[in-house]
Amino acid sequence: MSEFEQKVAALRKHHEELLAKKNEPMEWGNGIYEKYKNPVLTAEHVPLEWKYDFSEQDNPYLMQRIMCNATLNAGAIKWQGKYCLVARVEGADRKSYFAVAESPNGIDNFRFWEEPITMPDDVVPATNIYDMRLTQHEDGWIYGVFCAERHDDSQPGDLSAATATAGIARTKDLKTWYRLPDLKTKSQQRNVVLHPEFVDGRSADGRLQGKKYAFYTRPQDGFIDTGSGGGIGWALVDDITHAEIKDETIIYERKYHTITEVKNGEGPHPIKTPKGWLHLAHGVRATADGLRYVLYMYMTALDDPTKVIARPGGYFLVPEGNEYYGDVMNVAFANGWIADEDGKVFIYYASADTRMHVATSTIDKLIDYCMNTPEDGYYTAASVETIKKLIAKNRK
Ligand code: M1P
Repeated sequence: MSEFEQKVAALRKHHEELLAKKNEPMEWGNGIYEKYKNPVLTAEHVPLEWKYDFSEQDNPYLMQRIMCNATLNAGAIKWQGKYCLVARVEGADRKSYFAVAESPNGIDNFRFWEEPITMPDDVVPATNIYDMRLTQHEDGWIYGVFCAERHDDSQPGDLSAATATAGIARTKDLKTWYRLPDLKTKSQQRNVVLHPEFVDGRSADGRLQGKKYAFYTRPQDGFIDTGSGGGIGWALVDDITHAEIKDETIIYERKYHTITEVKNGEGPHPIKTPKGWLHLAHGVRATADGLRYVLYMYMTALDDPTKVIARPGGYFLVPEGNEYYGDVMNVAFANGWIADEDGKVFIYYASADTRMHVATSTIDKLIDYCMNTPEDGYYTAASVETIKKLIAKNRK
């Protein structure tokens, strides 16, 4: 074996060890979910063929020719018995693309498919695409709704001026994707999510107007600032192939001195349970050290996904330990989860915009969490009263 061949063999062995590494739950949790010791996807999980030129003649030093920066913000779906993540893979050139990684058990052994997804471009090509929410819709298609970012040409002097729009694509096999026109809305949008079921449309006087597609939205004034955008919105659309939102209602508002003060956004599409729709979202607050992104949950009524029926106060999941560190510190972000037939739920979250993790729970536990966690009372005095009530109950 030549020296070059030995180096390749060692590299492949090292990579295989990483992919095959068993994951184990952390010892102490909060009773709501279990976090795991290892991330499920990192930049090192990307296939070596995406990084290296394995020709000794062309790459005698065995250098990475295309470096990978991060794997984050993955959509998730159970597909043909496998736990599949459609990850946002970010290259060293700052461009993100989508790629499918599958695992037999949802907690380790995630392996990328051979090639990243070729996403057809829109009429107006996007500079960057990221954060796909996957929805297996009752119309028979699997939809991917994601952020499409373009330079804001109305501000030619500002290199950082950008626009965020919801890109829409659909597939039957996660391999071949058909792009539909971007969602048309009055404002910029990120964190847009397609609800999995058709919803009855109604006129202002309550008359039925037929089945509509429904979107969770996140209206925002600028690329970063949500400004007057009040929170997570809800909007109906007649035709998914020319999706246009005319009216939007805010269903989960931002609020002063809470975890959603600066921004919030729907995570993956909600899970349907006998007690209502279970939602996972992110909330953003400002700190002296920049923004802090945390995950929170809420529930809406089965017969009316816009009606919030459970609003547990505070956060559900935050970055801990090594999860704080990475490209964007103090960020937990989730846009994918999978609910198994037996009630087990796999929550996929990214830390610090750098790598993907899993936390597991069950539908029953998540409902219990949503229904029995006290709401935010919005004042210190209310928080203290809530704690004292619990102490008094425990004394009995
Ligand atoms: O850097 C944290 C997150 O910031 C954005 O989320 P939001 O639109 O709610 O501010 C997104 O760019 C997301 O990808 C990123 O993880």
